[in-house]
Amino acid sequence: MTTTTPPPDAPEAPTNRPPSMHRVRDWAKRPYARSIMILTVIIGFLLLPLCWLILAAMNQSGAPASPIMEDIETTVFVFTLVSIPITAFVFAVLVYSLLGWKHVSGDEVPADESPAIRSNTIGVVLWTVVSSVLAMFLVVWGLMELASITANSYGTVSADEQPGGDQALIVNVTGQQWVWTFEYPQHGGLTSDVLYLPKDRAVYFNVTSKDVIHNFWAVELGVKIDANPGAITQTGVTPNKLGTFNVRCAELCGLHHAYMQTRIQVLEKDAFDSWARESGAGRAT
Ligand SMILES: [Cu+2]
Repeated sequence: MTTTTPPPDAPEAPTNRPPSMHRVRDWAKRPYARSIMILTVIIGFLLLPLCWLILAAMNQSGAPASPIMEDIETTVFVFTLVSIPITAFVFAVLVYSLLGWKHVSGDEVPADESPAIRSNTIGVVLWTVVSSVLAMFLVVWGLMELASITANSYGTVSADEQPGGDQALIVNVTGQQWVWTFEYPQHGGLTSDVLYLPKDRAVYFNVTSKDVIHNFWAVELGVKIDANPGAITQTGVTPNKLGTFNVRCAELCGLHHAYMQTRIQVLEKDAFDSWARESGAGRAT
């Protein structure tokens, strides 16, 4: 076996390159890399209040008023939080690219500060693992919250097997251009254009439409389901907060779609019962 000595001006053989960790360290010492890292931290901290601002915007009209809406808000909060480091890094690169580079004229050669880390094993493994872990966390979190929301909306449980001490309240919801009507079959078919609900009792909605496709959206309760003509869609919720909330249509359904809205009134159980009794009596006379 013969060995040949490379000529002195030959390119460096791969085995003679400095170890990966050294090159990552060299790269991290470059002025631009350091500036981008500092900018990432600063922008990350500036973005942090976004998590609370989004919740404040969602809570303007009194949300969360049900366990479903609590799940939705937690998910929005966690997703915003987890995406902040990556958003901050992208903005840091953008800001540095726009403002950080010194002008280099055509015949000047930019300074070569240290070897490129494009093919650096540690660098590649690090960013692949970190971004995969973040993405996997969001997938797992999303699936767990989805399961919790499904359970809390009783989507797979029939009306007579609803959880809770009381039997579930059934409300038949009908959308038509451009009003909502709520019928209470357990209270003699009483109807109302305001959605009255008792607090802390499971409510089961049978949703349909008389004309085009609408979408029944009980905003602060986190309920949103299509209202289809000729079919019944079912969902449920347990309101856990007293107050006045909003029903809107969430499917473009014609000229006055934007005005297809009404109120939800969540009452104490006794107040709900007397409303149902009085309204039912009034209707009968
Ligand atoms: Cu609509």
